[in-house]
Amino acid sequence: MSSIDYSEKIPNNVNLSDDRRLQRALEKWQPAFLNWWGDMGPEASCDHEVFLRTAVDVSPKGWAQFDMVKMPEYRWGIFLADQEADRKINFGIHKGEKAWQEVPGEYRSELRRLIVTQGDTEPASVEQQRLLGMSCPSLYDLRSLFQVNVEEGRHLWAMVYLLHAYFGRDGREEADELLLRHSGDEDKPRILEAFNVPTEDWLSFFMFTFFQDRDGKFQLSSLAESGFDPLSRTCRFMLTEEAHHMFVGETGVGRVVERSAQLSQQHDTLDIAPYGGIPLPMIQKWMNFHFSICLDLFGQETSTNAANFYSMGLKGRYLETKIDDDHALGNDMFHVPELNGDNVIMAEAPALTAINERLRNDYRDDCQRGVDRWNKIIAKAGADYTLTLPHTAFHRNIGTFQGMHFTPEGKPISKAEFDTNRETWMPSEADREFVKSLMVRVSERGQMANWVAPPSRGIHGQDVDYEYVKLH
Ligand code: BYC
Repeated sequence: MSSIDYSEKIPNNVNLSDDRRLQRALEKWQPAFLNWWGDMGPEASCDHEVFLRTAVDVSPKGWAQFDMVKMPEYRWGIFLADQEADRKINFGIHKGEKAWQEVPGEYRSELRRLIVTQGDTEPASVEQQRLLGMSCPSLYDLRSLFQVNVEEGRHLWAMVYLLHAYFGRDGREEADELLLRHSGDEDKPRILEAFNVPTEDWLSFFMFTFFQDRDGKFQLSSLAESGFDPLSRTCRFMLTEEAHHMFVGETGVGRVVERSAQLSQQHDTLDIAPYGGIPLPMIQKWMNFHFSICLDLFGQETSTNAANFYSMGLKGRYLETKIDDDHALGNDMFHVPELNGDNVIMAEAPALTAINERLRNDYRDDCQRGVDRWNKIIAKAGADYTLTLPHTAFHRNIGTFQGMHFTPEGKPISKAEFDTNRETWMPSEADREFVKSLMVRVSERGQMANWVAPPSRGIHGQDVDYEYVKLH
């Protein structure tokens, strides 16, 4: 277990002080990062003191430290999971060879592209969420937002370290670009589409941390399998942070669902808008939107890029080493969906090209488990409603179903029919305005907005009404 050296300007557990050139390059990037945080990070938050956890070592339990911290003083740094002795490449054409400690020259550009795509999402999410603090439902939630934000900032550091340490000059240029693209910017947008959509209300934030951060979990898990050991070690540590973000999402949506179900039960109607709650059918619309844009994040159903990343040993499958096959996929087949007449059917494709689809399936199953838990909350409150994940063909912009139109149940329909129903299936402007109208900042200690139930417990042994953020 390695601990982190906090005495350095850039906290790290990679002996940064032994490599003066790298240290100087990263110290040059640091002020640009802090400027970016000031400009694009959480609005008007620099003076708040926030009850934040900081990693003190990189073991899964290394989360000992909780303190009141001003966010610009958060100790962003470079933390890799401990090196495994004799780690091997576990899949693809190099299976069985020693894991790479340096970038394999022939795969340099593919590897850089994967790291840049991953890195681009991290600051993007901070940008997307930058105004949310102004409408928080409680100090507890405000703290969760800020914790997520500072950790996304650290995930950016993680990818920037890889670019600086292993890719020389073009890596440094890519690291600079990560601060120059911005979410939703017309000229220089973020790379993946779902990261250009603003997160304007807290229901969207909770959906984001449930659905979009879960894409992070599955992508990082696949990259954690990488034969390029520094990437694997970086992602393994990031995953421990990512788990908390999904906790924020699952409990966040769960608490909204709980409150909405209570109000529905109490007033014997699903139309709880007049009582200041978010109707369950409206929550379903938010889910339809977020789930469908996140499915796009997995790429095309069949992809030669994904096949190449796999064969090269750069990006594996979810829990690669637990899968019982030859980890080369030379002859295996996998089911991918396609439209056949009026039905979505499952066709066979070479498993090697269907890597994205397999990960999307793993992701969908994981989402479903969360939705099942939300439905239990609804049932327990005695309300009559069931939340359902839409069909994977619904509202897709990448892959087989791009340009086609489907109902949430997966029935193909015309564009006209889709347009007519769009606002019954996904948030309309009026829905968004209504939800935003509920988002009035609640920042008194122990108070909670009316549209969300309080959490069942506080953070790190503190009460729910602890002053998690001291506003200044
Ligand atoms: N948007 O061969 P295909 C996270 C492009 S989230 C726009 O299927 P591939 C986080 C694609 O680039 C995790 N373009 O693509 C969460 C390709 O372009 P070219 C982020 C897209 O490469 C919350 C073409 O379409 N990490 O950490 O197999 C908060 C053909 O597609 C999209 C990663 O994504 C799209 N959605 O798959 C904070 C991991 N999809 O070659 C953080 C790294 C595809 O024609 N990225 N295209 O120019 C990857 O592994 C892959 O790039 C993707 C795409 C899975 C995203």
